[in-house]
Amino acid sequence: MRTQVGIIGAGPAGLLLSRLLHLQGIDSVVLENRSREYVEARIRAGILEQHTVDTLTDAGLGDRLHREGLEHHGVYLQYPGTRHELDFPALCDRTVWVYGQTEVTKDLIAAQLDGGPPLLFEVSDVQVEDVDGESPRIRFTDADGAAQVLECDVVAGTDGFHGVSRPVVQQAGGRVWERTYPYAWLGILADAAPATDELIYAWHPEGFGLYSMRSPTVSRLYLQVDPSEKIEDWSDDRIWDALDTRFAHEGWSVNRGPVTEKSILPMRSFVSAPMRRGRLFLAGDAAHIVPPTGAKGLNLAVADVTLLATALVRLLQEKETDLVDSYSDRALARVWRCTHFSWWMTSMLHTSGDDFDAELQLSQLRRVCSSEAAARELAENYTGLPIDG
Ligand code: FAS
Ligand code: PHB
Repeated sequence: MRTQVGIIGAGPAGLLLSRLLHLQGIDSVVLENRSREYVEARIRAGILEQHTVDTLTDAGLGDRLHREGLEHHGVYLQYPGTRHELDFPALCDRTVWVYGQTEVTKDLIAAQLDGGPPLLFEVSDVQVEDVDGESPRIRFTDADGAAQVLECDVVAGTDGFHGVSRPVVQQAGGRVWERTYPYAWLGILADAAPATDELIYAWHPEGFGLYSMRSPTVSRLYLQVDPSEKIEDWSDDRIWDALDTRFAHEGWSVNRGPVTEKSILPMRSFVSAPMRRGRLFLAGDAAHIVPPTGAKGLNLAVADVTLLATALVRLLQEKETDLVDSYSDRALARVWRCTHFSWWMTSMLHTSGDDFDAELQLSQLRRVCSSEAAARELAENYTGLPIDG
């Protein structure tokens, strides 16, 4: 097998990269080790920045997003006695969209399978070779158990945090930064109409709570819990009672309904540099992880791929290396901006049990809710800064 760009991983990063290259006449093959059903069912992000919506729309993938997605003009910040709305259009002339990552992935896969480049599910034993030359290759076993070799001009490692690509880059040198947070998120999906028109980020002495949604009839809610908590120790009633406590607000209540999914996810910040080794380029969670408090993960993956697609078109069609040579530095500049913002939101909203920390957090929250300058800084980062610089 031969292609111009071999792409490892069919998450949002890999699928969107293949789509953007295809639209520019560059051929690719996407290799995914899970099944289509598994990939489409993974419940993850919920918030799309404007540039993500624009990128998907320009790539011909915006129809269902604009039909079913919910455009939001702000979020609420809450702490005891206060629920304050940040008005994004007034602060930074941008909005965000609520459209689940599962739906983005389904739209990308449908487009790929409808006349797009090859997308191979359930591959295994993926190995990347000869990335330091101009003819890298990917060895793998296909879904039928046959050994395959994919000869490429370039390999894109979009295989997420547990993928095989980042280790290949790190073997040639580089470094990683990591911070594991002393809390996790217990997340639920519920067939319950959201009791709020926009997301609520709530600080409470008992812990952080996030009121999000997927549609007018499906709520997505999160609770800060200790990382050692086990989901089997959290009955639906215990979860709803904790949510009632954390979102408590005069004359208002959380809407309950059947819980259709619940899980506990750890929180970490992780950055690996560089995002390139020879003809192997990393994008998305393969290179970085942010805590979900800032709603950056998926949007950062899209930003990487927007830069990488442009760089690969220039390399493969114009034989110019300037953009691929600067890709890692340009991508990492935005990665660190989003890593800082995600850390800042996480540190401001998650309780540690320390009273001094609590006073600092409440002071920061009061500042953001009372100062237009402080609110604008949050709004600009949350809705997404310009892709390149
Ligand atoms: P992905 O991890 O999505 O995709 C990588 C793909 O590569 C996967 O399909 C994987 O199966 C495949 N793969 C791995 N190894 C392979 C191999 N050896 N060969 C072939 N394929 C391989 N972000 C938010 O903004 N908000 C959230 O609320 C949020 N919640 C999250 C919850 C969880 C549990 C997790 C894990 C992440 C969450 N994220 C959230 C972040 C998430 O949305 C990521 O940022 C996003 O999926 C990044 O997309 P990709 O880089 O494509 O990586
Ligand atoms: C979600 O809806 O899953 C979501 C929204 C905002 C976040 C994190 C997750 O910051």
